[in-house]
Amino acid sequence: MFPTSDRATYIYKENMNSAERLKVVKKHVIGGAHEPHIHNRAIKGVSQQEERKYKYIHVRTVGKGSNVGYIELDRPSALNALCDPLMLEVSNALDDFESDDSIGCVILTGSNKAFSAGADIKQMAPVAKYADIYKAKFLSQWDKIASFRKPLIAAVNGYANVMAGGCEIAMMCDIIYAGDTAKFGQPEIKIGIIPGAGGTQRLPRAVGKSKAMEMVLTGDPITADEAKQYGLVADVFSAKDLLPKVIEKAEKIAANSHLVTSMCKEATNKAFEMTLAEGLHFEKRMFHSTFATDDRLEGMMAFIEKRKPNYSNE
Ligand code: CO8
Repeated sequence: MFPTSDRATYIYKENMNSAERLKVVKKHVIGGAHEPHIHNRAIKGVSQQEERKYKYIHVRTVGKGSNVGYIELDRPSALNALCDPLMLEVSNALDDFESDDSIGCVILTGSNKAFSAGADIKQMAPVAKYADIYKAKFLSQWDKIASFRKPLIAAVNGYANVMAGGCEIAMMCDIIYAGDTAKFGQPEIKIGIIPGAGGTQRLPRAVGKSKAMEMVLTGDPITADEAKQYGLVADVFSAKDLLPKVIEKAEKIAANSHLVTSMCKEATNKAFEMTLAEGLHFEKRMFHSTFATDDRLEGMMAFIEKRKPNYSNE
């Protein structure tokens, strides 16, 4: 694990060069950054003994049937910068929701000010050499978001943004809904790095090459409306309505067979990884395999009998 920081005040001597100033930052980062208070949230389906204690996120279930998981990033002093402990907590919460059969969809959100300002620059700055970052598999726990098997919705708000790694984890989700004040950007170039969690790969697939190039090469953000126009977000709601609207959408998704929903997500994601012929073949095989599920028969019988389906997720 690399060190983590919260709110910082650095006192530099005059004429210090970057390396000397880094020593001051390091001293603060390693010694005594303040710890936010602990949020203890029960997760449905997780026993009292297994309940996790979270510092940087709120976790609960939402929706009328409590069948939607909810993860809120809460590191306000750093605009939800994605330090290692925060991402580990997100990964643990996702694991819990993945193994909870009652959960049919999960929402990942931030605050009204920021979804996330990206990876923690104060955590990254002191990394000394390539070998350290390579051997530590730096930020590899982020992959959990992309490999989560249930539908995952990013609900992003905040004039202070969906930036860099924040934009990248939003793009790892299946659907992005935005508040009308949100801004999306990949500003890594401004701090001497390039995107490392999908900004150069998922962004061009979402918005096209020209706009993606403009964003990653200038670091300039786009507005929520532009993000919708380019296909990066599914819809834009007024900032105050965002969460209720997203919970409604998530409930709609969670009302379907959880099993078949995961199959549908898997097939749709293949569109980004396979040729059309391979993807169509995969889709056909997955479609055939829905006939091996109880829920396929239940869904069709409910239609014929003019009633709501009662899925067993089997
Ligand atoms: N890391 C650490 N701290 C941050 C970060 C960050 N990314 N962003 C903001 N903060 C801190 C600030 O330092 C400040 O703390 P303090 O009060 O202690 O000085 C506090 O949050 C508030 O920030 P600002 O005062 O800057 O707030 P503003 O509203 O003025 O500006 C911005 C908001 C525009 C979002 C601005 O904070 C900003 O530009 N942040 C940096 C954004 C950025 O460049 N992110 C790039 C991170 S690199 C990355 O994400 C690469 C991911 C690679 C993943 C690889 C996986 C393998």
